[in-house]
Amino acid sequence: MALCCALCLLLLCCQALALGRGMLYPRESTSRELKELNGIWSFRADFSPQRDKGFVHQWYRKPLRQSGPVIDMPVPASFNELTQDPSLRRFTGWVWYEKEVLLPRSWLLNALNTRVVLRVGSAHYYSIVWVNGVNVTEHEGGHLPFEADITRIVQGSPGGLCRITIALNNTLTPQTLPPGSIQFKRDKSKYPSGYFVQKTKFDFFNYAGIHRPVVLYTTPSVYIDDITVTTAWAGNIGVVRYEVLVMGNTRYSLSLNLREKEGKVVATGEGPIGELKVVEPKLWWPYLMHENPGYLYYLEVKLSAQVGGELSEDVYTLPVGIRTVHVTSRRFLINGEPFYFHGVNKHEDADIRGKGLDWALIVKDFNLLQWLGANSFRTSHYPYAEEIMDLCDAYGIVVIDESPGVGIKYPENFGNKSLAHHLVVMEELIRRDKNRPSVVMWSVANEPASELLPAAYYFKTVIAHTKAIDPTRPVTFVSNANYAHDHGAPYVDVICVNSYFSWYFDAGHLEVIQLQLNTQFKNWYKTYKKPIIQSEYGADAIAGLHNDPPLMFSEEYQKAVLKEYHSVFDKKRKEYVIGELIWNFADFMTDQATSRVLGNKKGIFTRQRQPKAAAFVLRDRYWKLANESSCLRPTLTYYNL
Ligand code: GCB
Repeated sequence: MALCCALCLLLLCCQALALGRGMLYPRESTSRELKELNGIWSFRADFSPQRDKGFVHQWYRKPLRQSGPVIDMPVPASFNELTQDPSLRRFTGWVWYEKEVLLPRSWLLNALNTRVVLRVGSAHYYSIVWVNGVNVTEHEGGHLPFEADITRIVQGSPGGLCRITIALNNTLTPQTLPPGSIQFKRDKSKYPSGYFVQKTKFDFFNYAGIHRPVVLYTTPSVYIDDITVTTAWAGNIGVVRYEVLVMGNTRYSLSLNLREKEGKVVATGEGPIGELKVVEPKLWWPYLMHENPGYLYYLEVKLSAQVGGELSEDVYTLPVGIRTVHVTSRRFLINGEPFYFHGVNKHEDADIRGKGLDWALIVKDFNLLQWLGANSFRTSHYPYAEEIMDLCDAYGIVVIDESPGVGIKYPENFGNKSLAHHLVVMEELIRRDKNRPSVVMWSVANEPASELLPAAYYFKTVIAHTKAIDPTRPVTFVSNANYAHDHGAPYVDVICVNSYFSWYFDAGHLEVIQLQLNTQFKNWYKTYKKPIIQSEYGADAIAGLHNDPPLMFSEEYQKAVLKEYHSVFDKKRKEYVIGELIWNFADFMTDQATSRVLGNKKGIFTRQRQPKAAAFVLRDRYWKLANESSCLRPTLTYYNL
């Protein structure tokens, strides 16, 4: 009884602000079919001076090739580095994508009971979508999915033809996320007429295009629109609390089966809200913290309804991990055990494809993370693909899930319009990732100008909203402000701080790192009494460049910086430092600048994923840390990886 009450209390605290609609990852089932639209699309960039020719001439009304010259463009991929045209690499404005597909007859015949949905995994940044010339949706912001019900349009079209046109604008303004600005260069003696450049305050190349898969999928007309799960456990009982949102009819019945990996049903439920109890649950554990990390159950939700006098069923299966997350003044607890983040910051970045999803790269990166002994990463500086997040859930890689709030540096980025958009982006991110056991904390921004006064109201509001939608996870943002003037830090649960001692400050002076890092930690802790993650540290190293004694940009210098930082981490992790995330996992492309050599070289792997000397330093360290802190026995060894 006491146990039951404790669990009820736990779960009651988790009442979240409802989001009203879902964004379930499209999965096939006995009631749902899926058609991937990846591959070659037609593409045209609008180079007209106002970038408005496509709208004036209504390029969406006819096949794009009839509007003028089109080129082949792969989806998913960034468009920037696929041609030899430098003006396309740096293009800012509207580009047009188009794909023609024929739909199977089965999707069109049963018009009463088949819903056809078009879903875009992500497109940078503002998208307008037409199907057969009819506007079906618009979406602001990259990195997150959006979809449109296109049933009526395709079911009325002759022969099941479905012509999808997507106009994309990659312009960043003070009110977008990330923010940016367009600078018009009006000095005729220096620039041609109409010359402008896109300015941003973030350190990665502003790749654009359709970056993630585009799919068409079907559901019955009465369908499962969303599922929310929260989990808890006490003693030998695990609890999965669920809420299912059904659309299309108010009269339906729902039955649920929670299955183990091998398919055995371990709990059943009925109705849209409820709790499933699992005896002797297999908890979801992080990689290297347990011999069976990333354990997932499968929640099979079955909906039945009457449609046109006939029984209609919809089935959706959601992976579920049972785990808890708590933060104390000195610790981060997963399933009640102290968790120390030893991981990386990444980017979605590769040559040729830019930010386009690439399965080979994803698998290589996860193999490298495991080789390294990394148990976590931060999705710096935007939400990563759902396909990547799926593997984090399955492998037990712990994620700090960051919004695209990067480069919020000017007072005009803190206005009401920016704030309202930031709230919507947090809603979209949580709607997408709320059920993921790997996601243990939300990060609402990276290195904003949190020393500015408007940052106080801004971050108070964004963080409160994030917590209202998801009361189960801690919230942070990543700061590089002075601890004494940071107006956002009072609202976070965990302090995340970036510093580049002996790099951007006291360049070349390795000898000051320990003192400065100690001071940094002491100041933050004494002010906030909250646990601290070193969310970035590192140094550029050009692979193959050597100098001993270490000099900047050599592999030796990168190694030396890491070792200086590590010696302080080793003292402070006994107190309140709860993690260290290297900047960066791999070299990545940036804008051109005098301080960047074909991009940022702070990777411990090159852009082609070859290790620099620093990777071996981290590998030794991470496996040692794993051995010390895990509840795993016998001793972990990395030699078999
Ligand atoms: C930072 C930023 C990151 C940069 C990094 C650097 O503080 O958060 O986006 O790439 O420093 O290398 O300058």
